[in-house]
Amino acid sequence: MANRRSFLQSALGVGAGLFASRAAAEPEPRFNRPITQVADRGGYLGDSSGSLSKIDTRSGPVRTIPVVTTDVGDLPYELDGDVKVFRLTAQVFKRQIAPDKTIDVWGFNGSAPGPTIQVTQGDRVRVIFRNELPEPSSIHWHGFEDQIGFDGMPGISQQPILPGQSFTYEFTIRQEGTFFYHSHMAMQEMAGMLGGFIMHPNVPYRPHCDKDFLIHLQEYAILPNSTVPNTMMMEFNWLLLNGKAGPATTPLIVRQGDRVRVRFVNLGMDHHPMHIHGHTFYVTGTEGGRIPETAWWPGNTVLVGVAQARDVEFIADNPGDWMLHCHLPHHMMNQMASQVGPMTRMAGFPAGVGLRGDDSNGRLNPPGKNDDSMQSMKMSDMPGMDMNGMQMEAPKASTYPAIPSAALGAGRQATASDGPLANTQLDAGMIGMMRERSGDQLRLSDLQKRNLDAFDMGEESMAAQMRETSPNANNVPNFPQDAYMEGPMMNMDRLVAKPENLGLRANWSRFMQGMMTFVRVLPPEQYDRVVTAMREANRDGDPYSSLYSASRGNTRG
Ligand SMILES: [Cu+2]
Repeated sequence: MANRRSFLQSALGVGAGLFASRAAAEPEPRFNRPITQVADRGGYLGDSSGSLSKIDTRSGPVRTIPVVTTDVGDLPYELDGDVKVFRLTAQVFKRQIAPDKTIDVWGFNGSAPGPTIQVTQGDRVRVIFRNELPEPSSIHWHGFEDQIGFDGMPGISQQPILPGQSFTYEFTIRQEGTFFYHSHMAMQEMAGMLGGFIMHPNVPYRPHCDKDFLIHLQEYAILPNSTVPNTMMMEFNWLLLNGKAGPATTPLIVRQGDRVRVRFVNLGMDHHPMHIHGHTFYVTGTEGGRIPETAWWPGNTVLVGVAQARDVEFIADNPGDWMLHCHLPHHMMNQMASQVGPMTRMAGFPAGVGLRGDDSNGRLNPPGKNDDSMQSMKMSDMPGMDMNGMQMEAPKASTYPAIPSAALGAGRQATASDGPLANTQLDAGMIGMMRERSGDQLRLSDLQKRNLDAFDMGEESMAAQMRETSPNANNVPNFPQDAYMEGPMMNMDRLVAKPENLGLRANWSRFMQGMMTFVRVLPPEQYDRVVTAMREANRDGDPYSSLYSASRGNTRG
């Protein structure tokens, strides 16, 4: 009869067998790699698959490399004795977050998010903060184990800093990791007043990273026809990485084989599951600093909650232009707003009513009970559709009663001065098509000419884009779901052209929106070509500038 003892004995016997077979397998490692720090201490000694690796590939001393904050850059400092002195000024200004989408933000030194401050453990730091906002402010240093007088809580730990006033914060940096600063006035934070504060470790981290990036996750609610983020609203329609929405986000450029660290910082209202393609990472740090190596956890998606930082590391051994993005569907879209999609197709109609058989409550009207039967109508008969006096027949819909509005594209009506997309000026699709039909008779504004030139609106491109929307698209519930996602989407390759985008597949920009960017894992030759172009562009305040000196072997110790 099986009793507890015999059960334990057999269990041990099975266990011993397992260990025996594992021991037999272990002496033959697949790769001759240096052992990990964990293995040094008796931890897991197996091979990790692909990019999932704790392997330390450097046997000698390693150096700390600067963090690159794409599209944002760093805050410079001066030395006063051994004190690093930073000057941070809160300001109101405009920032372009996507092609033809410029909004009013509150930020620091002309940047929202504010420029990244980078210091090293042990540093003495002074930040001279000046308030050029129209209201009181102060800066909170998130996660700092600082003195209460420098915690930056207005009315609690210090007097609110009034417009035109300055305040000096002093720290001795004891911690290491990914920290941040932000206004402690909640609505100021939502208008863009946040920035990164990197505390490099006194003793460099191991394994050594070849690239180190910081990405702020941000969101704005901007109503159609407005340029001012509604800081009270929960319906965010612009989702940003480092203050840019795809395709305006600047890719992370890495050389194949690099060990890469990405530090995500979230100072918004939503939590963001950040996902990488083609690689597996370890989560190696939080807003509290470095995680002990034994507690790192693997993944390809990391949830970055509000007020949190998450550092991830991976070996970029898989060449390609890999997506790095928030995986919330709404956070992979631009310019979302109720009924904006339909409005781009029919001007002059109140949103929803009579449109494509939709009674504005989402119910489909039976054919004939709405304004769908327009095959014989001319555009000029419709309010708001004058098109500079041109007449244009609606394309024939034959068996489909709905307006075949795919042919209209994201039209002028939506981007007219009083249209729902007024401040986007994305009317190239319509004017391009109109010009083709009118034989160049259109009077175009400078902006329209520029748009027409910037977008790829050749006949071939237009035809290809129109084929992507089915003839009955307007009878399909939920179509179009937002103004940018409806076909044809705009090819903005040329509007967002920059060295970091060299060699991307043509038309890539049509498929990248919101919190999306690339990790471009480039084979050495292509890497050198792209980085050379970046360096030769010689851009003012280029966030990548530390990369160029690093490639000449001048990384700081
Ligand atoms: Cu998100």
